[in-house]
Amino acid sequence: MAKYQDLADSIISGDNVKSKEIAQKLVDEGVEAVEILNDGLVPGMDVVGKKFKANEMYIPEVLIAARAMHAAMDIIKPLLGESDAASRGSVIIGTVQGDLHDIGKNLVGMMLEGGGFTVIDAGVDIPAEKFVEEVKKNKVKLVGLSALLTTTMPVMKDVIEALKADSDTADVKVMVGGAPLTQEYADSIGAKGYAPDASSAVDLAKELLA
Ligand code: B1M
Repeated sequence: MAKYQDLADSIISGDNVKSKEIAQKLVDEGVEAVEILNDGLVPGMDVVGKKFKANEMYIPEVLIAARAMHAAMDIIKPLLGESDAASRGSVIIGTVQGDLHDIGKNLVGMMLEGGGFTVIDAGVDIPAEKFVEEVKKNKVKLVGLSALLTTTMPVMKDVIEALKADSDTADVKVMVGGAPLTQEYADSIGAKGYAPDASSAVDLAKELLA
């Protein structure tokens, strides 16, 4: 429908004033928040993800698109309610202990939000015990770990083992990503999945929480 296409286009072009305006107009017209999310925002970010993957959009444009998405999300978020009913599920994301790189993690978080997930961002330099604590507190079924340094990659294994060692968190799935990682490395540390980029991370999260 044209009204959703306009919203998706405003995300793709990174127009945060327009995305906010259109979202507000749709809310005022009585359109359900979840419909605005699923039919306007998610398809818009979907295009952004695909273009980013195909090198047709670059990091600054993706961040600007994400800002436009956030502007519209701010309008509809209170209407989506506190529960996960309208969400695809909750994911805790964080950069592991010793690592301060967060640009990739933030992109992954924004794309996951655009993909309909509730994202709890634990931040950077997060020790294994903190991930366990966050999982227990938020009762999530999926954790996304990011690492950009070869020296911090092994911390991902510590997180996976700490989650497995606690009966309350043993069933939680872990997905990993970051420039130095490979599928082979992810398999070797017992991660349930590896995504090379933010848009693949959304597909992976959908698969892992299906
Ligand atoms: Co640092 N740094 N850095 N750095 N830095 C790298 C990573 C490095 C490759 C540069 C180099 O030497 N060529 C190198 C690592 C070498 C190695 O380990 N082999 C390096 C180093 C050495 C360091 C320091 C040690 C430097 C020093 O102090 N001597 C230091 C470490 C600090 C620390 O973390 N403890 C350091 C510091 C920094 C800055 C603070 C200056 C800054 C970070 C700012 C910030 O993040 N807020 C920084 C930056 C910017 C970089 C480079 C230039 C860019 C990283 C980036 O943001 N890329 C980087 C060189 C490079 O990669 N070209 C470098 C863009 C981002 C969108 O990509 O993070 O890969 P990326 O995320 C992608 C995917 O990997 C994936 O999706 C994202 C989007 O497609 N992805 C996931 C990421 N996480 C995912 C999680 C998932 C799924 C997918 O699931 C959960």
